[in-house]
Amino acid sequence: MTETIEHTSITLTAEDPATLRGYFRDMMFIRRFEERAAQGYTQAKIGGYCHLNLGEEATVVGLAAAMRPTDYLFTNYREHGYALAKGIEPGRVMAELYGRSTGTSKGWGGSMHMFDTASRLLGGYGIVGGQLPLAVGAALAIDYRGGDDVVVCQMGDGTTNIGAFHESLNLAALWNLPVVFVVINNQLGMGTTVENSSAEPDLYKRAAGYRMRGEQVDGTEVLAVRDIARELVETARREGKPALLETISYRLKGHSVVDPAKYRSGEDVATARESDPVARWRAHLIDSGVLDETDAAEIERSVEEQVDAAVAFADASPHPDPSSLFDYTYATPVAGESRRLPADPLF
Ligand SMILES: Cc1ncc(C[n+]2csc(CCOP(=O)(O)OP(=O)(O)O)c2C)c(N)n1
Ligand SMILES: [Mg+2]
Repeated sequence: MTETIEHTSITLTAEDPATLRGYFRDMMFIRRFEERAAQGYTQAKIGGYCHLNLGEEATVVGLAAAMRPTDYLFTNYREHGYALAKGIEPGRVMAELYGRSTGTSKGWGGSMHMFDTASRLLGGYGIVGGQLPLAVGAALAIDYRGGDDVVVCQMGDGTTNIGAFHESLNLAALWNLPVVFVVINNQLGMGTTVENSSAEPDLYKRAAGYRMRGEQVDGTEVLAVRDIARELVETARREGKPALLETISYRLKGHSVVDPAKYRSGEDVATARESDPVARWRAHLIDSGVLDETDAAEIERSVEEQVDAAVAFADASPHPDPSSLFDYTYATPVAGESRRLPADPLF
């Protein structure tokens, strides 16, 4: 396990206090939303796979703050927080988890496959590394059309050992594409540590193999993430130069909601808890006088109310009609299509 990064002394004086409190609110929102997702799973309201951003809130909020709303985002399957940070209505995100037709993917995608063209979240991918070639394709399209949008492509530490990672970084560098690859190093790929899976565990150094800029940042510090990500995103926009950013944080719970994570030592769990980005940011703002206990409690109360509303919206929403089962699977009608009765013509 990577050693805990010391709490960097961040100067808040140059920052707008409302923005700093806004980051706290957004991080707390993801925390409470994910806790409710875990609860919904145990109540069998949510099925299938379900991976949470617990412990990665500062990274999610910092990255979103570094992007323009019109920049594109691709993620792995651990994407609920990103969907929220991209500005998607929380009720629609929870409804997708609940498999309801009001969800971001009309209830057919679920936890791992959120998609929203309006906010430019282009998925949500369950295949490890599947998002990388697609993100490079999107960056190629931007470049080809002479646009000034940037693609941010999130992935986990384990993903850096997938072939598509290397192919994607190579082409992005060779063709000078506006894409920032972000490796969320949460120390684990399911139950395997970075040291046990990566010959070079300093993952940002892999950028050197593609003559790309590689940076590493404390992923539990929202401002540190925002500032380096902004620099890389703006360089990609201005110069078409891709980059690789590694953020270091700690997965607070199991790989997915059904994983009790018994393979972790008590020491690892303690390190993860000490690095809790939401609790630390709250304490930091209070120590700096940006937030007082009354403000913090009011933010927490309002967040809980909004998360309650998202759950209520999801719960009250209809399930998709079974006749729409194949609507989003194939481009053309296929044999076995759910609405075809025996002896009906195929096409
Ligand atoms: C191609 C492929 N191989 C294996 C899996 C099974 N799998 C799902 S998540 C995962 C670990 C990925 O770890 P990491 O990239 O660190 O992401 P994290 O879950 O920590 O966010 C694996 C091996 C998969 N989904 N796709
Ligand atoms: Mg990981």
